Amino acid sequence: MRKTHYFLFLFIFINTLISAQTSQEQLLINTYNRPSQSLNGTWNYIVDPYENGYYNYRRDAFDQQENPDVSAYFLNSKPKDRSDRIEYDFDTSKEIQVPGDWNTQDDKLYYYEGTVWYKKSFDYTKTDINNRVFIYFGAVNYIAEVYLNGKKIGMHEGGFTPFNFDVTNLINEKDNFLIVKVDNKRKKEAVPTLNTDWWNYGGITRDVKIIETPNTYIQDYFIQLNPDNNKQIKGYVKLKGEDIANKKVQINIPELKIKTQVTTNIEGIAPLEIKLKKVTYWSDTNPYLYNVTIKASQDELTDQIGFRTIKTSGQDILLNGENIYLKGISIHEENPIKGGRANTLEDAKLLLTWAKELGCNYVRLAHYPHNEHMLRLADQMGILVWEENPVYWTIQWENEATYQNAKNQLTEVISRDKNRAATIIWSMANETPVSEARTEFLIKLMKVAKELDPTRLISAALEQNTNKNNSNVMHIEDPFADYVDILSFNQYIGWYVGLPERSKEIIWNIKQDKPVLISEFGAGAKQGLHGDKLDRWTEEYQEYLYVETLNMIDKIPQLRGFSPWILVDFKSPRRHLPVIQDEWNRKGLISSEGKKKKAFFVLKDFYDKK
Ligand code: GCB
Repeated sequence: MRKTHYFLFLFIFINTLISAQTSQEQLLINTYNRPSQSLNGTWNYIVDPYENGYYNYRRDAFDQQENPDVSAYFLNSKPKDRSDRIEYDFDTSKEIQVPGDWNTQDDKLYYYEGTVWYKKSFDYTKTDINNRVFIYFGAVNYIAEVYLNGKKIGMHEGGFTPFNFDVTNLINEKDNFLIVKVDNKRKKEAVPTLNTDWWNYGGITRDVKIIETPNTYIQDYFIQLNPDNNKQIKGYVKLKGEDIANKKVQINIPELKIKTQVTTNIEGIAPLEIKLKKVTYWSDTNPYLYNVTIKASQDELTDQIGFRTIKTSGQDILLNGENIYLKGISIHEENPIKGGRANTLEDAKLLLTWAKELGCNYVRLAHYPHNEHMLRLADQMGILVWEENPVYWTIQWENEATYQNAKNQLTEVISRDKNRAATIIWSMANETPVSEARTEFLIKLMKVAKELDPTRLISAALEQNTNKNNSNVMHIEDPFADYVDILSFNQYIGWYVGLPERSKEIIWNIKQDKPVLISEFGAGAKQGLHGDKLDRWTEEYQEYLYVETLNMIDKIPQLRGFSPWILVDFKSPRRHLPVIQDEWNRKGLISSEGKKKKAFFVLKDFYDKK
């Protein structure tokens, strides 16, 4: 397909994808910079393991009925008189903070997986009577059924991506009540599936806000450098609303003295090509961001956008045409110090500042899309990012609904972050067992990602194989390796396979002519536990493993970076060893109390010398 058609195809494709999969509206882009009224703060909640507020006693869902019974929790019913029987009451129920997971806010919910109802009451005054009003959720884990003033406004599946609903016709000036049924039960057919190595934090885990836009508004845009011409911005702006055809759209980048006007087609889409003369390219050493303003109809939106190219050439990764080595670390979205899911700018600062201290120019955000603060901050700090879809381990490869779900989550994260310079890699999956159905599933996802975003690189954390005749010779034998731009794999020699000295014997025989990233290696260590380098769980063992692994992988000719497992200890229900683990995966270079372990300095030293 010719590149010009490519971008036109791309937005049509995005729209069809998002509206086909879920009942929410198409995702509003850059809500980060839109004026909003926050619905964060204190909400009331009801724990409902039997889903009593959702089904009647014949197990019919109330929200499928025309006149639901007063027992439906989303009605927020109140007794009409002293004889009336209503068996719930949000206003006298307990309080919880949003954003936040429920596991770390209520001891009784530490292990809970099921339904919790949330309620927030609020007033809202529109700034203009003709405007539209949206309710936007940064993320809810895992299924959200959303009701405003007793009416269902939609649902969303997937714990780590944003969604929004147009509530223009439902919102009132006074006494609105927003009710969300959140269900984090793990399911075989879900994405991720039953089995992971991280805590299944439930709840409204990211910001909730009300966004007001003019009646015709900027729903989406893609404003990035043309990967084939670094003197040109290429992309599109897309309007939605009542009057979208033949509209003038202005794109201003004052610092570059750019003022361009384009016109929308009948679908509200204005393709974009802007010539650049002199531009400071965004990079890890100079994370330069431009203010870009988009104006259309009554709407105006500003974003901070960096311009850079990212490509591969043979075995090299090229940032702005120059070789780059990715000095990375893997990160889970957790702040162990405050406990639970990370979700604020302060949390992002803590994690990314630690990564910088370690000498990183790159992070792998595992194993699902992280909150937008992380990406915005990475843009500002000059940290390159690998973003990942939660296709982890044993997904139901043959289940079409599972595929649609994975595709939808991937689409949402690409929609949100496609203008972030920091994001350079979309990862399709982590450690998925090779089979025909799985490879087909991943190839389809890869095509979706490439179609949505032709400017970034595709990868997936694969696994290595041992040579049949010589167990010391390792290679990558995975049909999906043919489809990735960067060949990445996790390897645990010295931890799950042998002891650290085993690394000395290993020979990597990687045949693929592609840049290689090692997406994980690591060892568990309890901070403060000391001993011999062969005493498992000591800082010395972890330190030893890092020394040996770094020696080993540095000899891989195609190696262009790596992201050890992991920056900080994180909660995992798979880790039961008392005193040592206590439900923490201890592979962090920093402990759950924020203390650096010895291996931190081994890696820092390696990165400082690179
Ligand atoms: C892996 C997984 C990661 C686990 C890690 C471990 O290979 O990708 O999610 O947490 O190993 O610690 O075992």
